[in-house]
Amino acid sequence: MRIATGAGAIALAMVACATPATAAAPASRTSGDICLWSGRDYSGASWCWSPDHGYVDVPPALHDNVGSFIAHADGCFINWISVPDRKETRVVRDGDYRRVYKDDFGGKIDAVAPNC
Ligand SMILES: [Ca+2]
Repeated sequence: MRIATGAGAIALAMVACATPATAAAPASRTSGDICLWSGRDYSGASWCWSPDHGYVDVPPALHDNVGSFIAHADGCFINWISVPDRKETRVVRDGDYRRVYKDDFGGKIDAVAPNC
């Protein structure tokens, strides 16, 4: 009985965590993409990247200007400090999301790539 109760609590906690991303992401088009928005809460200009695109510089509207994102694929956010050998990176995993990212690495992003 204690085990069953514990498992129920864990399942409820997982649903509670997952709900904001799925409920607030109508523009996330397909699984397998990482989608970026210029505004917080998945608003403003948007663009989606897929790992089979390889390395891609983000569009001008999102350059150093990512307000939120949802990842349905693994990838890497890149901020170039000095091309081609100095960069900052952030590993992104399938399932990651941030509703507010501009005051963090979102304010620096230059490109997305399959690997860091
Ligand atoms: Ca940058």
